[in-house]
Amino acid sequence: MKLYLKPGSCAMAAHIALEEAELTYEIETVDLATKQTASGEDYLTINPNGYVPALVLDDGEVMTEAVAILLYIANQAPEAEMAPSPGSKAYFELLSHLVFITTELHKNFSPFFKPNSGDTWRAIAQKNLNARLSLMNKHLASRDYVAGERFSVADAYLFTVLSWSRVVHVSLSPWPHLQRFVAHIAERESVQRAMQAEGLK
Ligand SMILES: N[C@@H](CCC(=O)N[C@@H](CS)C(=O)NCC(=O)O)C(=O)O
Repeated sequence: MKLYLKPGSCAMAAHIALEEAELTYEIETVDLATKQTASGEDYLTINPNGYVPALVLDDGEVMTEAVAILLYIANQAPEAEMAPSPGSKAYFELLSHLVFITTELHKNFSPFFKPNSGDTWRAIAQKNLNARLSLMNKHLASRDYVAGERFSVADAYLFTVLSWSRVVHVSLSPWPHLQRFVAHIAERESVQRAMQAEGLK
């Protein structure tokens, strides 16, 4: 498998999951401004949407969208137990958290990365983030992981999204349980390896 990524982006969640899964894979970085991969390919021929992540499977098929890629990786490595059995109630609970992270958290960080997003969009996104992060903080008050009793792909995704707070100066200080979560997940070897490989350490 080959994961196309930009260091520190949402694709890092898939990178962490691949490390947890101990699957054989390679990575290639994408310049999102020029849509060129590090080896000079036109990234739009791989993902016509032009965004990361994209995962090229061993049969050559290309999978896109972070949530699908995360669940695919979890499914490829059942022994890593990064997702409950597909079809179980716990599986849909995990899916609910993944959709929340991608639509309510990830997408509300987006305007802070776009220089031309404007004050209005940023103010709406900040208000949304405050409300959603407060709820996630409450959710994590009595637990170490987003879903269930062990590390799942939702933790890889939430960790990645929360790590942007430092980059875009959205302070996590009002939410101590989110801060504890980030510090806890950052200790995992998979996270350390992925961040090292992406040049973030
Ligand atoms: N719906 C996509 C969104 C992915 C996304 O937002 N990727 C960002 C990085 S975190 C990106 O590549 N942005 C560059 C662009 O949209 O051109 C998914 O969930 O995978």
